[in-house]
Amino acid sequence: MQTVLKGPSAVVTIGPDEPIVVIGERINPTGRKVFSAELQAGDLSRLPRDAQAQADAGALVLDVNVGAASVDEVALLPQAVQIVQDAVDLPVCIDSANPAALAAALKVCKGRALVNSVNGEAEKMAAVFPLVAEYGATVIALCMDDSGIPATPQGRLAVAEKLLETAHGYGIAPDAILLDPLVMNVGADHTAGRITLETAHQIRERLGCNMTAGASNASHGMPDRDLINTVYLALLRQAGVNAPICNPLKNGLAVRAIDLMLGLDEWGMNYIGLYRVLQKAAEA
Ligand code: THG
Repeated sequence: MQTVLKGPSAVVTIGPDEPIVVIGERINPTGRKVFSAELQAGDLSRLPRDAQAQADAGALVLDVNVGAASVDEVALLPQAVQIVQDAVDLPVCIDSANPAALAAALKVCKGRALVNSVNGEAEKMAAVFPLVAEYGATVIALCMDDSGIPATPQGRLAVAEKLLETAHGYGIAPDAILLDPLVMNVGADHTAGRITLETAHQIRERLGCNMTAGASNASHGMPDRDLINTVYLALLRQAGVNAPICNPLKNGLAVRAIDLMLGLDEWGMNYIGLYRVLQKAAEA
């Protein structure tokens, strides 16, 4: 199954035999005080830099989240999407809990976007799926619903099935959906990493869908987060997660190494190419 995203002119294909597609996570105020304050002041001036830096480090899709406290996302999210797409020719992953903000951003976005996200709550599906259908977009579907995040892979798989079935009713095909098996903090529960991997494995085996996952969620509060995130990206890829949300500035080269060792990078051209770009950037 292949999921095709589009930027102003770029085309990005997510599929089981394709190189990993990194969704760059850096345009997000979570845990970033200065950026949060800028968003609260309506200041989007760092976005072109943040977008370009992630693209240079190998991101093929950029997550755009402006959801700091008290921000009017309906006004700010479309502005942010336009600024990002003026800076780099990449598809965007429009990240908001507010369906009205998603709609406003879809309206201005160029190409075929990824909407982040829907989940198995009836109300959420009724608000988000019609937008995805109307704009011919794609959507991340989280394996959780009104009862929260199921503790077991079987529970998460059941939510995934409900999501696919409901999407079908809106004319949305499985190839327009990236399932998210939900990465939780391993510092809070040492089995969390494994449950997510088992969920991803079952989704791949039974549903065949492409998947995303927020790899960096795993490591909050742990020392050497980048190491944990990098290792987890490799394990997630083996379980079928082929479009992770992560920090390309930290994990971009590791992702190319994973592709290389899986035989998805002929002559290591992508790995070597990115290595050279990063080396030049470090010298400059
Ligand atoms: N699934 C989906 N979308 C998601 C997530 C997911 N979007 C948000 C999040 N999870 C993925 N994005 C991030 C972004 C930042 C961090 C983690 C995940 C992060 N930030 C540092 C912190 O909070 O400590 C701060 C970074 C900095 O200081 O520069 O860890 O799972 N569909």
